[in-house]
Amino acid sequence: MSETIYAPATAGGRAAIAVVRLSGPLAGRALLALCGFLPPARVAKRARLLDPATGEPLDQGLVLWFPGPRSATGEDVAELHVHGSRAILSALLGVLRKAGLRLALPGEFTRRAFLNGKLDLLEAEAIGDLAAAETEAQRRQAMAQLEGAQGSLYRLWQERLTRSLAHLEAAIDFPEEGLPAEIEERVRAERQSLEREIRAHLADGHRGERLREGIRVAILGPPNAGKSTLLNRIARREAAITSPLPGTTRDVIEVAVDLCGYPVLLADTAGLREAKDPIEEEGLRRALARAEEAELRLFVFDARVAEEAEGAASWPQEGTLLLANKCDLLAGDKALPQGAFRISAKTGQGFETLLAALGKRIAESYEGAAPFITRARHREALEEAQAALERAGSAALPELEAEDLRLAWKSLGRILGSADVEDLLDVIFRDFCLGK
Ligand SMILES: Nc1nc2c(ncn2[C@@H]2O[C@H](COP(=O)(O)OP(=O)(O)OP(=O)(O)O)[C@@H](O)[C@H]2O)c(=O)[nH]1
Ligand SMILES: [Mg+2]
Repeated sequence: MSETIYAPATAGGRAAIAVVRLSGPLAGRALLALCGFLPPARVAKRARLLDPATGEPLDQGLVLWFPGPRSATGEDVAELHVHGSRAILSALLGVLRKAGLRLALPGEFTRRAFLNGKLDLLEAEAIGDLAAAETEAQRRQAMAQLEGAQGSLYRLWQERLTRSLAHLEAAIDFPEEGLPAEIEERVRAERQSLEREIRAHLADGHRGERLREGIRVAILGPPNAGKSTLLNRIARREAAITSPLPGTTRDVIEVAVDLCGYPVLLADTAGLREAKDPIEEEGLRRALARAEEAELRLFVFDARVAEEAEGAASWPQEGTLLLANKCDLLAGDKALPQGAFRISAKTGQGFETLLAALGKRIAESYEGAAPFITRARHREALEEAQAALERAGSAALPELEAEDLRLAWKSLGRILGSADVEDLLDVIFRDFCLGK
């Protein structure tokens, strides 16, 4: 047995190992009651877990003890690593309930860590995103946020505002001396450069939010071109009905797929033609709306009918890929519109090239060194900060200018969770999974 083996704690839907985390003032007492001893702080100990009421052994496992405040939540924390069966968990949870503990709400551990100053709000949200990440790009973005990519940027902006504020306050406190011209100039230059930087940060094309929620790619084109067949092949399942009858798809059908590590919401749409009835008309309206809002469009046409490709001209060339489908039916070397991908949704011909090109396109627009804005909440606060800086520029008095700079500072603070966010917490932690 020379190989070193591994397995995740949960495989194939069954948990081999389960970790039960306790946090709060009763954690130590519950741990002591379960294993008969309190392990040394931050050292894993093997333990037999007993039902304290009956003395019956429940399981053997590993236990860990993290007395507060040096713990993940800042409170007393205990961890029980046990076998992951339903019977063990239900017995264990029964004991904990009887000991006066209650089941955590979704996100409650992270919420406590935030309230105890272990994390800022951006880091807390990043943990939620990490736990929910389904693709490599989402994991990468959440990890960058957890490591402070956005946080350090916003904190730096706050520090610069604080410095400008200090200068302004001095002018307000000693009005007879007035603000020396060079300091006045410095405050003005700093405010303008901050405003510029925030504006540039806001102009990220919503890429961070798209990465969290899915990049929208729409399939469109004339009826019967093979759009639904294409969707099914990329999704690797029969998500949409296909048939030789033109006008099969009437509504928008959306599937979430992982494309080269990027989360993509791929939408199949009704074939573009003169509508024959009100239902088809509505389908067409939806198809066009979807294609309009998509970051990328795949315009599919029958390679045997090259004129069909002309419909693609009404969409911006940038961000629209031309797909000549049904190439398996092409006789000879038929000329196709320039740049069109030769594919067959039926046989899979040309798919490797197509998917690689698609992945490259997405990577080009989503790979960037600068951190993106990941949530609408952050965007709103940044817009507020920018508006306050703009107002400060036309303030009539230094007092008013200072007030606007303070408002900008506060808006940035709301993103980090350092300023009045009590009202936001329920919304933020609601989407977390249990146990995080
Ligand atoms: N030979 C061949 N047949 C294809 C190919 N792609 C699709 N088809 C066939 O073309 C017909 C239409 O395919 P669909 O995927 O339903 O076409 P659609 O564009 O979604 O059509 P609408 O929903 O009506 O707009 C079906 O009979 C498919 O099996 C292909 O690459 N080669
Ligand atoms: Mg269809």
